[in-house]
Amino acid sequence: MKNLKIAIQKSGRLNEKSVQLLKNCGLDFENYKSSLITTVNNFNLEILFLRDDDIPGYVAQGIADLGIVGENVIDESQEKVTYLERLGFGRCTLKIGIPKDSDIQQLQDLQGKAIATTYPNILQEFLAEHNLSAEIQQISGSVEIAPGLGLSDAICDIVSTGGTLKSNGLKPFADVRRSEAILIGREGLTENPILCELLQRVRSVLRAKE
Ligand code: PRT
Ligand code: ZN
Repeated sequence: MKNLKIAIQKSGRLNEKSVQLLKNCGLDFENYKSSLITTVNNFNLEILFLRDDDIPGYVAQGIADLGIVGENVIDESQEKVTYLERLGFGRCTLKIGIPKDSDIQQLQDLQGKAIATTYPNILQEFLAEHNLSAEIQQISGSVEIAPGLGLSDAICDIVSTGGTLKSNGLKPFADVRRSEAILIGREGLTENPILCELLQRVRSVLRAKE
């Protein structure tokens, strides 16, 4: 039977837990840091190591059959993929943050303000849901320094402990969406016997952790 391909993050916050989950499923593979693809020795699966941002697109296009990626990245990509299982790690919240001394007090105060983010699509959706329009400043990283530099009045970024907001003179203002790592699949894959076996193992690993 043809191997399935699963895409996981090459390095970063989800890499280690994604690798650990697959190992806990009894899969035997070398976690070579330098190679971008590895074959599982005892299961019909290949593992692709990618930037997390590329994972939803690879799965939507069927280049990978499965992927492990944050919900925030899936939503922002607007790619069409199937949610197979919520994995319970990589938990965080996409939040709007404002300067500690900001005069923004309620959501309506965001009207017409400049908000810096690497998540323009999710932010746009959130603003529309609240009938707000704001100027979305799309930047590619270090979002938390934008207000201090005078680039924006607020930010929209991932927060977990809140330490980064605080150390940049910001405070959390509103929750936009929660996120955790998700096992996704390409559409039309659900009847595949290799997937069924893998899903069964993933679920029993998750159950054992409860
Ligand atoms: O290189 P690649 O593109 O693959 O990785 P990346 O740098 O884009 O992502 P990475 O590894 O930082 O995060 C991968 C995923 O982990 C994210 O998409 C989220 O789903 C999840 N996650 C969980 C987080 C955090 N917690 C997190 N704290 N992603 C990012 N952060 C950053 C956040 O952007 C902010 O700068 O951490 C900072 C805030 O953390 P606190 O603890 O100070 O609040
Ligand atoms: Zn990324």
